[in-house]
Amino acid sequence: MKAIVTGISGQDGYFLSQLLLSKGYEVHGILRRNSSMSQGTIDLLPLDVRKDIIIHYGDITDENFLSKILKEEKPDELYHLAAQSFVGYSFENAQSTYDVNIGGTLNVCNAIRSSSPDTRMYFAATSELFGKPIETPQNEKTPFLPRSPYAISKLAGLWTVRTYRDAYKLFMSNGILFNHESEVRGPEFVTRKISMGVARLHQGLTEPLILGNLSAVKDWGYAKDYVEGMWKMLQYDIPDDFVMGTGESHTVRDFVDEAFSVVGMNVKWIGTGVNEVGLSDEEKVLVKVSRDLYRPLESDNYRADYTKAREKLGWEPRVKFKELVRLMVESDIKALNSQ
Ligand code: NAP
Ligand code: F7E
Repeated sequence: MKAIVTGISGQDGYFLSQLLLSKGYEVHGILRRNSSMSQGTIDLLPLDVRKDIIIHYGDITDENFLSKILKEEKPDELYHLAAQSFVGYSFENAQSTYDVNIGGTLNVCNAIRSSSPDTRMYFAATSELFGKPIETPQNEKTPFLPRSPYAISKLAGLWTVRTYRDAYKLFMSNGILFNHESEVRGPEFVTRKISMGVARLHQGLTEPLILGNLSAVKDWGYAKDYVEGMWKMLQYDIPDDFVMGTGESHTVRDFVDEAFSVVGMNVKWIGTGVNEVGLSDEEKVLVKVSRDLYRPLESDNYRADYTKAREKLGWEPRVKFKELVRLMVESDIKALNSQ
């Protein structure tokens, strides 16, 4: 079996490429060239794994490049993960978010349609489509009410996939995945920002952690479990859309509390909103809030109902909240200790 992964240098690409290689796939990755020639999370893979990934340099906004690759490789599966994935940034740069996430997805769909129609495609949609959801928990029937340029771009991607699937009888599936995190999560996402900050404070550094909306409620799982779900979607008899999450809700504040508890520290919260601070037992400021880190619109109150994925795909998240926080904090402490 042969698979192409766009966005292979991101968090999910790291876990998906290892999963596919372990199943005996020939794995091809699409990577944007940059002047430092760094390869994102690919650089973090063990050498014996990295050497088996075939890299094609290119950009998903380039349809000719994608058509050429699809024509030459004719993969059995394509996992379309590449995106401008940071919601906060999408408010500042909606145009480039749309160019990559809408234009890029359209290019992938067109390349499959014209050059390799037997390829099965996974599209990385998102729980952000639900905006401020009108029901809890959320499943495949919950209305989409996007509240950020990122979410709007992913809604366009999801509907492009649905339309191509129906109009041209292509095998294209949407994964409506809730937040999934890991030890290789980008450092600007809140979970990794917290795990790295707690590791630094544990090492004796004194800078407090500065965060935005502590009350945002998300459903956080472990990325390694979710890439298994992506693969299962493409092994299923028919193309379809699936919600995947843990079914648990937590606030950003809960994540902070849990992260500090991993290193045996307690956080006492005082104040509200932008005046809230988190103090240690010795009254040292561990956490502060900055208005600048709030988003113009928040999307939260998330909790996944993943019944369909469980019943039809046999998918189940293995790692839940506490274990996720622990593994991230411990990994960042280990990384600091080895510096
Ligand atoms: P990520 O770490 O931000 O990775 C995104 C990848 O896309 C990076 O490898 C990036 O390459 C690449 N990329 C961006 N623009 C590109 C372009 N124009 N051409 C080629 N490659 C480009 O994201 P992730 O967490 O792995 O998520 C994977 C996908 O799932 C994304 O589409 C994301 O929107 C979606 N998603 C994520 C979550 C989550 O919680 N992680 C939940 C739901 C959906 P560079 O390194 O060059 O920037
Ligand atoms: O924010 C709040 C922030 O940036 C989580 C992407 O993978 O998951 C991710 O999007 C929450 C938000 O992820 C800070 O307001 C507070 O409510 O880690 P995040 P996200 O926006 O949920 C979805 C499912 C995707 O599809 C996306 O691609 O945390 N928050 N303080 C903060 N967020 C950040 N980044 N930094 C803070 O200091």
